Amino acid sequence: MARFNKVLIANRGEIALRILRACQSLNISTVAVHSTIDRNLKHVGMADESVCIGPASAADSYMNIPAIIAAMEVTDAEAVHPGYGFLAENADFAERIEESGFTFIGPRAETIRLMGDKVSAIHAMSQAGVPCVPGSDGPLDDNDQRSARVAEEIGYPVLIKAAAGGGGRGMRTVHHAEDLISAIQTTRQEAENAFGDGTVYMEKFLANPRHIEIQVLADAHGHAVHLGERDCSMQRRHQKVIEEAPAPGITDEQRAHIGAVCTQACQRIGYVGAGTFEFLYENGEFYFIEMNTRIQVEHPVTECITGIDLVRAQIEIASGEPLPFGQDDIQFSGHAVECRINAEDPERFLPQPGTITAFHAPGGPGIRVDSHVYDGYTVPPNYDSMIGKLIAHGPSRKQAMTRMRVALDEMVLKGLVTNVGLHQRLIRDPGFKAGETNIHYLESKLAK
Ligand code: MV4
Repeated sequence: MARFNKVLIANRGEIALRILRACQSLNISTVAVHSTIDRNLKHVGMADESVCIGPASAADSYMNIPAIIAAMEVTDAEAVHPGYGFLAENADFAERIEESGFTFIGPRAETIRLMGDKVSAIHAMSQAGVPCVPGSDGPLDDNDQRSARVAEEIGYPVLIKAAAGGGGRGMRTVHHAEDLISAIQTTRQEAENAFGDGTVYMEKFLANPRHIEIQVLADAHGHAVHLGERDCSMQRRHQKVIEEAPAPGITDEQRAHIGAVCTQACQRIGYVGAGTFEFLYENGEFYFIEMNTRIQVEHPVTECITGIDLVRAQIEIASGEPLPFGQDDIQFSGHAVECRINAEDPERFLPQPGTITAFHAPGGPGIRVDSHVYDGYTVPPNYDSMIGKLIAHGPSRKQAMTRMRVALDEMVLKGLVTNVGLHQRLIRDPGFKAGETNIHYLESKLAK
C-alpha cells in the first residue's frame, strides 16, 4: 500500500503542529481544520490547505464528526490523524471515517471500543497474560453478598471504578466493609449520569504506587515492539505535570520482561498502531489498569531515548507498511524529561488565557520545545491550558535534569500567567532529583 498523499489533522495546538511536521518530513500534503477562534494557529498557516469547521466550542468544531468528514471530502484527504483528546479515542469516529472510505490513523475501531470499556480492556489483557490489579474480574452485579465476598477476598481498602471511566473519572475508595454497598450504588449512579453506563468493577486499592506506562508500536502484519517505559507519577488531580523516560530504578531486565508481556498482548489481540499500557507500579510489581489507543502528550521523552519518530510510525503503520525495525534494533540511550507548560494560575491551577507579549524558546544540546505559541499569540479560554512542552535529553538522568533546569531558567514567556515557576521549583526538589516520587508526591508537596 502506498503512502498517503494528503492527511487531515483533526486537532489543534502543539500536537497539530507535531503531526504537521511529521507529514512534511514524509512529503505528505496537509489539511488543517480549525475553529473560528483558531484561525491564527501556527500549523494552520503552515498547512497546504485549511478548513474552518465550526465555532470556538470544541463540541461544534474539533468534535464535530460530520464537519471533519466533509472537510476530508472537499479537500480529497485520504487519512485523518486525530492527535490526543477530542476524537482520538472515539470508536464511532474511527468507524465512520473508515465507512466513508478514509483511513483513521490509529487502532481499529473495535480495539478503541474494547479499551474504552475498562472492564473489557482488563479482561482482554488478563487473558493475554498481562498482570492486572487483584479485583472482581468483571463487572459487579446486584448481588451484594457476592460483592462483599470479592472485597473480603482481595482485602480492604478497595476501589470501585466505572467501566466507562478512566483517567481518574468515576472512582471511589472503600476502607470498611460497612461502606461497601452504598459506595457501589453511588459510583454506579454517578457513572450512569456521567457516561450513560452504570457498569462498575472492583480493584484492590494500591496506596502509594507509581504511574509507569509502556509505549508500544504494532503493525498490520503481526509485528509489535515496545519502546520502554515512562514514569508519569508527577501529577496533580490526574493532570500530568512532569514525565520522564526511563523510569528511575527500573532495571533492564524488568523493562525487557514487561515490554515482552505488552508486545505479546498486542499480537494476541491484533493491536495495530501506537499504544500505551498504563500500569501502577508498587513494591516491584506492575499492575495493568488501562490502555490508551492514542499518541500521548508525553511521547517525546520516548522519542528522545529511542530515536524513533512515533508520529511518523503511526502514519506508516496506518498506510499498511511493516515496522522497519524489530525489538533488537531498538536501543535506549540516556534519559529524557518533559515539563508541560500551562497557561494557568500557579496557586489554584485555574486556566489563565491571555496574549503572549514575549516568547524566547530555550535551546542548546538536548533541548526540544514542542509548542505552537509565538509572540502575540492569544491563548483562547475554550481549550486545554497546555501551551507547550519543554523536553530535555541527556546521557544520564542527572544531566537531563540539569539541562532542564538551565532551559527553564532561559525560557522567556511574558504576558501570561504560567506554571514555569512551579517547574523551576520541582526541578530543584531533592525528592524528585532522587527519583523518589509516586502518584501522591506533588499533591503532598503542595500541601506543605
Ligand atoms: C488506582 C489507584 C490505586 N489502586 N487503582 C486514577 C486514574 C486512573 N487511570 C486510575 N487511577 C488510579 N487507579 C488502584 N487499584 C490509584 C489511581 C490514581 C492515580 C493513578 C495514576 C496516576 C495518578 C493517580 C492519582 C490518583 C489515583
